[in-house]
Amino acid sequence: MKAAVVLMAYGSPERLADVPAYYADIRGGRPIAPEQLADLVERYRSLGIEDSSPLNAITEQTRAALEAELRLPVFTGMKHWTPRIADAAQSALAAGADEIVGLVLAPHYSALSIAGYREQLERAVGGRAELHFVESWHDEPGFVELLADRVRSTDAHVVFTAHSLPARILDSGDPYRDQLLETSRLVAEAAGLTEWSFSFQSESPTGEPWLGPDILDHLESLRRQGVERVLLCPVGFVSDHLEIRWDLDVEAREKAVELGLELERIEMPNADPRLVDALGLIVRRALSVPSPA
Ligand code: FEC
Repeated sequence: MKAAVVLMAYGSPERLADVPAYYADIRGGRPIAPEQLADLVERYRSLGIEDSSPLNAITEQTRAALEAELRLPVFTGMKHWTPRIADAAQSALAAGADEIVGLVLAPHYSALSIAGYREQLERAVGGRAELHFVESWHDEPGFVELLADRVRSTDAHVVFTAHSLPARILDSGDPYRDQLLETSRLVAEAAGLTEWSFSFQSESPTGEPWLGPDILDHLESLRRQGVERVLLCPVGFVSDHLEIRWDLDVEAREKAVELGLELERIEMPNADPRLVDALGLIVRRALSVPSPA
């Protein structure tokens, strides 16, 4: 059989002019208040995305490194921007693949996140190849070890973070929060941490309750408990992008200054060769191909 990988990520606009269409895609046709769009354009402007769009560039580096590692064709598919997941599937089929591994650059499963990637990929493949979709890889040892190395020597209180989702996911037994807490626990154990906690970030103003605590409230409560130094360790994302560079590096940092807290964050895994090795193992396992000794 001939295998290929469709490597998926959230996607990011390349230019400010793309932001309205990108936001509309995220909202899936639901209305967007003009002030929310203006606020999002401003966040992208202050990140300088017209000079470099970190998420798209890092995803391409990861794709190229994974292709070299696996010696299999790897195609990028973005959930909310181009190249679309359907384009990536089409390219894999055009390259003759009859077996496709679908792997998302987000380690934790939720019906409100990973299931959407899966639906897009399944629809595009349309039964023309055997599909092996990786639902989650939150406890992958190489990923856990990489993060553990980033926090091991700190004497700060480590706060693991991930994107929040509407709290209603818990009513249907969604594993998202449990998987995030499991990654955090595994990393903390591997690094021998005693002072750590978990909080959500990047809640959207959709008018319904989201999972908490939110990072800004959490920093306040840590300060009240006497914590003086915090190291942020995002576990629900692997790359630098808006949610890291704005929500943590700007908003959380401003809050820390206001509270008199020292705040640092780990360097994101991005296209670190150790992350690429871990992704390679996941793909080989999905294809039932033994890993090289
Ligand atoms: O750098 C970039 O340009 C893109 C950064 C980015 C990543 C990301 C990851 C996740 N999201 C998840 C859930 C939601 C839900 C909504 C939502 C809304 C936005 C908006 C922007 C955005 N997200 Fe995102 N997300 C990124 C960017 N996200 C921009 C719209 C403006 C705003 O709310 O700030 C709410 C949708 C709605 O309004 O109905 C829900 C989850 C992840 C992590 C998993 C993944 O990467 O797929 C979950 C990166």
